[in-house]
Amino acid sequence: MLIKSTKSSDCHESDVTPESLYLSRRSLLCGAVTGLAASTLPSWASAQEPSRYADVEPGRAPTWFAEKLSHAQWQAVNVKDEAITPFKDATHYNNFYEFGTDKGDPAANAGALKTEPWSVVIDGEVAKPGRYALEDFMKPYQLEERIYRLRCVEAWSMVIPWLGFPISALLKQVEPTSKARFIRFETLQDPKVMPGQRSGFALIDWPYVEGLRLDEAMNPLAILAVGMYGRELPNQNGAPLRLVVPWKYGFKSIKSIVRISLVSEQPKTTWQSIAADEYGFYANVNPTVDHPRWTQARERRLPSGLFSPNVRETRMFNGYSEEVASLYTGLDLRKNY
Ligand SMILES: Nc1nc2c(c(=O)[nH]1)N[C@H]1C(S)=C(S)[C@@H](COP(=O)(O)O)O[C@H]1N2
Ligand SMILES: [Mo]
Repeated sequence: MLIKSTKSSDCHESDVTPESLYLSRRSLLCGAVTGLAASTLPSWASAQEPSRYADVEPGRAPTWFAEKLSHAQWQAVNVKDEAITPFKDATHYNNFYEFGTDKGDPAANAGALKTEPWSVVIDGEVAKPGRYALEDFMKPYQLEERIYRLRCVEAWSMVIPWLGFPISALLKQVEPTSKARFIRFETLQDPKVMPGQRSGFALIDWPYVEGLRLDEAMNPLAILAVGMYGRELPNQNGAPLRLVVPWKYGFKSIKSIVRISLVSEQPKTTWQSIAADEYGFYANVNPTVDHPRWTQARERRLPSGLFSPNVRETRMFNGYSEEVASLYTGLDLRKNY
């Protein structure tokens, strides 16, 4: 029945499990879960996948997602000794300006976003451009759970268990040409369902755009996510497809992606266009380079309140130096913030 089993020493669930975190019977099997073939799953683990995390609002996942979830590689990347942020906080304290600028606006307004059907365009400097239904776009990839720190440029942070796949796998599929040096991502533009795109005072020139250097996108930590907390992405977190780049400030992790382009020039990104002196293209988490209006040396780890602010030191590259520092050798990180 077990096709593949990981060593029990690879089992670090308890290291990251807060008191409140409920582990289902499946996840208690830990490494063994990874090796279960879908067909051998007992009935209690079928169709309606029980959540691995406490207090997770069940979603209504499309069939393709439920199918992929049964083959997911759990905890492919993990953080140690840091509690996962409660689902409630991760889904009710958001930045998604298309749905409003208050932290509660995305949860209140993003329900109107229709994520099925959804299509993704791949274009630019690639041998295999195209427009795909999300379900087809996802076909080649196995879901991996990546438990990452998320550090917003506003100096708060969370720990979120994402479900996604490395961008490097996508690049292998679409075959960038020799001219491709950057990857550019674009969010849906639909003022009918996105009130932030209608309001006249908005500073943003929609759609929201982000980008990475091609070698950054190839780093194994950079993923495209379709789920979190063992379920599909809630709309306010960027359903049905978003970027997650854990060593960079949160604004790089663009939500609700409809277009991915391989380009030869560095793309003009949204926050750079609004305030280039405050938000750079690189946006690597860096406690030694302050934002012009506040320090980046520390962060509030959510949940954070008046009486327990839960402040911690911010780490270089958000704690992922070992994996990513070599991408920036020779680059002046003070200039290239
Ligand atoms: N399209 C779009 N993507 C976006 C944003 C946005 O306003 N619009 N906000 C960014 C910012 S500033 C952060 S911190 C993260 C927040 O992700 P979360 O709400 O899932 O925690 O999303 C990023 N992606
Ligand atoms: Mo952010």
